[in-house]
Amino acid sequence: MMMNKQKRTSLLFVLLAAIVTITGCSTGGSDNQEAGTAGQGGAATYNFRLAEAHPADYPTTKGDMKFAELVKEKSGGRITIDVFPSAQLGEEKSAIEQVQLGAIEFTRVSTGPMAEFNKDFGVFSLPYIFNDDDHVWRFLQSETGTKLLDSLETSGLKGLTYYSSGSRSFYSTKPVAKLEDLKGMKIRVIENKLNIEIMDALGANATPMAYGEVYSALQTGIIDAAENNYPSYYSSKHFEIAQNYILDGHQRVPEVLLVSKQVWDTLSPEDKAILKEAAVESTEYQREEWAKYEKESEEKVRAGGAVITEVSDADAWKNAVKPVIEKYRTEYGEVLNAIEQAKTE
Ligand code: GTR
Repeated sequence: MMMNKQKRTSLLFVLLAAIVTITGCSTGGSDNQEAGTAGQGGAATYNFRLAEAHPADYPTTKGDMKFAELVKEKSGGRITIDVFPSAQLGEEKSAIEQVQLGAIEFTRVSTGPMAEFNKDFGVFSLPYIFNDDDHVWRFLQSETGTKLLDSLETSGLKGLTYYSSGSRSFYSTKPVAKLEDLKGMKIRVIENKLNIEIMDALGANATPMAYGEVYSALQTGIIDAAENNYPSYYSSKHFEIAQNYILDGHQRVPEVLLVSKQVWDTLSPEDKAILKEAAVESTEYQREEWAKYEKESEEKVRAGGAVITEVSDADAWKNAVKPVIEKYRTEYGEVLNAIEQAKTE
């Protein structure tokens, strides 16, 4: 079909706009990044950005801040990182995409959404595979846990360290006491396909959506329930609307601190070492802050009227999701074995 002149001109505009957008992103797009500006003595100076979904007083944000502080200290002030809390730079999925493109240099996210960016990370979303927090950390610090973090490089990301995130349980606007109560409930989940399969297996309707939308979705009845750990249940104020928290502890999806692979590849070996060291050192601090805040948020939600229930039919929940684990056993075999091993070490 022949195109008239007007159509050709507008097509040209669209193409030009697309090229400008793409180049804009791939060159960093961040006005804050004085990439590689030579400082005194020839070493480069940088001002990076870190995207964080949680508010400033949340333990992951405190971990990010500690990381930034240590990087500044170790680089003699050459590398500064500004932490942007409360999803100011976008919701998690978008933050990961921007980090992949190099438009934002760092982000701290849950390993939950990472499953859509790196298949191997889906393993963390499998239900009831960890006994407790010690079990999680024994695995994360094992050779396989480290290998998993390093495998992110194939997805345009570099994993610097894991952070704590406790365990996730369901909370709903209606009382939930046993597995059957989940039947037909619309439950918000982190956007990944495994979560949809898990909710199906439990008899519920998964509603994937960004974290920042959950409060109003609960309020307006778009969803009946969501699931998270105590700190998020508290700090998001979801407990004010969905007051029934049932402690099934179905997932332990650790947090992860990421840097853009594009940015990482431009750094000197010394600067890479500074970032890695600072990330690892910030982990201990984040874990301490986590433990404190987890207790505090449990107290706060109880005081705020949340009804906390233990699961009475835990085996029924575990049995219901077994087919999902079996479906992925071959794919995650090696990692699942390492997780199994970390149980008793
Ligand atoms: C929290 C996690 C966030 C986000 C959120 C969610 O536990 O720290 O990064 O993933 O859950 O449910 O979206």
